[in-house]
Amino acid sequence: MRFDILTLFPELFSGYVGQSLLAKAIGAQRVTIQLHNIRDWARDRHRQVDDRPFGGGPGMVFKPEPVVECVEAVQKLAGSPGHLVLLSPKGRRLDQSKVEELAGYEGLVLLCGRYEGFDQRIIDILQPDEISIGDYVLNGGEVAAMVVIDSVVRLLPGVLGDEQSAWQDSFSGERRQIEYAQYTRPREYRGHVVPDVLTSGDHSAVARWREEDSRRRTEARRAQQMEIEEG
Ligand code: 6GU
Repeated sequence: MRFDILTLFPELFSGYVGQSLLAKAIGAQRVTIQLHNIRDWARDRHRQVDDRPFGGGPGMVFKPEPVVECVEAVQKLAGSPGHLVLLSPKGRRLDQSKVEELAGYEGLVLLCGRYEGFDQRIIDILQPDEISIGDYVLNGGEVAAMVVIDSVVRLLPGVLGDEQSAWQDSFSGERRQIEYAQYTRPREYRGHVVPDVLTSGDHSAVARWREEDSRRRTEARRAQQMEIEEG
């Protein structure tokens, strides 16, 4: 899968891209990541990519020309155009089913916002898939783009190693349940003991316990979320 990242801060990605799972996927040629600096498409000698909003108001807005032309150039570079994603707090909130959809594309072009946002004509002309990672505001789309890459890459066949592991995680598959609690050695730590059933060797009892633990955690989290939403 090919990722093209359009950003004013390509250097923000260098640590992330070197991280083990992703580096392995890149090494195995399952994933390619190309960084593009939007400023390289600025037209004037000041390399300006933003300007003050018409009508007044705080902050700066991405100018249409550099962004539209950068996207078009990148989509021409790649063999196939790639699915265009615009990272923005105004977008539709990312969830695991959206991640599964994104993992189905041959390429994603991830457009990272900064400032107060984009000139609306960028959105009208390019018609991107607008995605937010949650109801809070970041300084830019770069961290959100890493969230998209991280969640998508681990679904690609052959990337995770153990294919079942992605499937069993919280929110995967049909059930959209929170995963059961996991334990490893030692059996006792600071007086906290691993549930006996997990060390019993009774596989069907383990399966039942996990099912029940998962249901309990999902229910508790839902109740807590409802409380928050009701104030
Ligand atoms: Cl994708 N971008 C920004 N700037 N803020 C966000 C976001 C994205 N998702 C949630 N907040």
